[in-house]
Amino acid sequence: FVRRDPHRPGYHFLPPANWMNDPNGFIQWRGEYHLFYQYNPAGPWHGHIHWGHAVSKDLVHWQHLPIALAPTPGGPDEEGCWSGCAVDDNGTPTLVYTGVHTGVHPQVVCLATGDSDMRTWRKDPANPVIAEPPAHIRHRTGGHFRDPFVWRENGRWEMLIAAKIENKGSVILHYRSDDLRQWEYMGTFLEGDVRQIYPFWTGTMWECPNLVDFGEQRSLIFSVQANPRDHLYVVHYTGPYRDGRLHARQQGILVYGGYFYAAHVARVADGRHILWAWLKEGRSEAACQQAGWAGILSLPLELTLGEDGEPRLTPARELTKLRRVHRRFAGHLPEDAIRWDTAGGSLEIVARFAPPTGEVGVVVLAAPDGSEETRIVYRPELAQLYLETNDSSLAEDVDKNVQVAPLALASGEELELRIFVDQSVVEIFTNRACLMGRVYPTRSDSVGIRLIAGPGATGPVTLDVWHLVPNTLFVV
Ligand code: DQQ
Repeated sequence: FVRRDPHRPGYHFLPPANWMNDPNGFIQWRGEYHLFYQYNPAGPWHGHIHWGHAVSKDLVHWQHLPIALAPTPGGPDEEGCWSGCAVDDNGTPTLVYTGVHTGVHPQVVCLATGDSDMRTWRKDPANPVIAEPPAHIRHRTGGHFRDPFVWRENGRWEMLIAAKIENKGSVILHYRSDDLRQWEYMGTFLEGDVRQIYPFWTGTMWECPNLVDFGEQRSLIFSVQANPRDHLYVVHYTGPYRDGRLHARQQGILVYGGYFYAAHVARVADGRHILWAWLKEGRSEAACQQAGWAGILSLPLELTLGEDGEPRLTPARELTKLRRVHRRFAGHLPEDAIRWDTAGGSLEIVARFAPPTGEVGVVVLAAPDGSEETRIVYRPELAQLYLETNDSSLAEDVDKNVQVAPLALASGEELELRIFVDQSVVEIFTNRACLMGRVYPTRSDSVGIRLIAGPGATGPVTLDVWHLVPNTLFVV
């Protein structure tokens, strides 16, 4: 007898049970995609972290594989195998990760190499390959030195790694190597804090740096930990890259909403940059404990550089494979904004609005009497998109809030909202901005959708709704 878990996503990636956080080491290997992730097999909390592992032929259907990395008692990763990446070292799959232990410098860089089908992994005898932060900050990091990101450039290996500088903010450091084992410190890649963009951020620690190569331009993408409201952000610094330096001309938030974190980017054979992130829970530890799982991955997203120089995220095109029953509704606002219709909990919705002249939007996961509903609303006069979860659940111990993303439409520009709903997940992609959140409806009939039209909102609207199917296979 299996009790249906109403909040467990159907088509987002998550392990069969227990805790997951950051995606790690995403790599295409022998024609298949391998995904690793921060995983605690002991339960739904962040404990002794292992690397979970899954494989896919198409980015959307996943098969779970045995754990790839586990802490080695007495080793430099005895307390955890934290985030990192995967590279192809001349035919040898190699994981570069953060070892955590209880020494003076508790976070170090470690390697593990895999067999040719990536089913067994061996920790490198040279571990840790970087045993402490560089001399000038060695005693000022408070132990925070982690998340190596490695890439190949001009026949050598390059690494970015994040560190904290106590009382100052954070820093991303640059190393270089010929063999992944001996690393030379090259200097600071980016230093400072993010107060210069958003004054309310403390910028206490930057995590998970990635450098994305768009040709002339590159984007440095990293995650900013711990602002006062405990909301998490992934940011980008974008600009020309010359002689190992990024000359950032643009910077900003990649995804709004505060739940999307630890983004991890890797390039696949067809040239696309695929980005994943952890979507954290918005419910109590007790609720996670009861459910037996916590944390999921975002959908696989394609990262491109827009003509305006801003990085853009769109759902990977393979996701259309999950589409099943389709319904289309074409109507006119405001008169068609009143219908409530059952839809379901695992959906893709594409809503297209005539250039908005008043508030418009879509309500999802709605109960027939409106006692639970999640509103996605565009307010043209404010040039902002809202994800309002304050009425999303009758439960007490879940997050309910109003999240905002800036979205300025050009005059005469239609609004497109592409919305993925997956039981407790809402991911919204628009003409430009992305906004994501977590919601926990309690009623089994909170599966409705309807349109929103505020005063002054008129014009044609179309709504395409697909039911999406579950996509993870379990290997026992
Ligand atoms: N999660 C990992 C760290 C990383 C953080 C630990 C980001 O390596 O900095 O699970 O969520």
